Amino acid sequence: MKKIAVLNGPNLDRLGKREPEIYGRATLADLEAALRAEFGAVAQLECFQSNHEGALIDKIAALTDAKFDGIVINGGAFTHTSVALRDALLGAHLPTVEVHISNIYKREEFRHVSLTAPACLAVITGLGLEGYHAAIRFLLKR
Ligand code: CA2
Repeated sequence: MKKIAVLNGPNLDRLGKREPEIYGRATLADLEAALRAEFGAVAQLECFQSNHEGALIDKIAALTDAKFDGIVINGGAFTHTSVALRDALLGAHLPTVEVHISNIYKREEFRHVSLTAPACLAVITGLGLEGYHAAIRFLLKR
């Protein structure tokens, strides 16, 4: 079974609890349950969320050591700010898909730049939570 990590960054633990017009009504627990329902039989999913940059970086390093096969990451606002997160992803040498629930190009200009995207195989933005499903499907097929 392939091992895929689903990483969520700052404030994504608030999914479904605020700003439903942007992020929808499903909670992070709902998302993780839906991913396990679709992929649980064919992949080992490890879901991890943190509001702390260093915790995400430590997790990414641990995934390489644990021989994971791929990463799906929504780095939240760290996407636009964190050279350290980008370096961690580059150093992991694992196929990675960046996901954004909203279409970052339809929002404020500061969200149009992703520092982490160059460390990823692909970016999915604006598909809502479906983006996570599409990213895992892609990683399992390749
Ligand atoms: O669209 C996305 O998935 C984002 O990565 C979400 C980040 C934002 O900073 C990025 O620019 C785009 C923000 C996550 C905040 O999540 C919340 C969820 C529910 C309620 C409030 C915030």
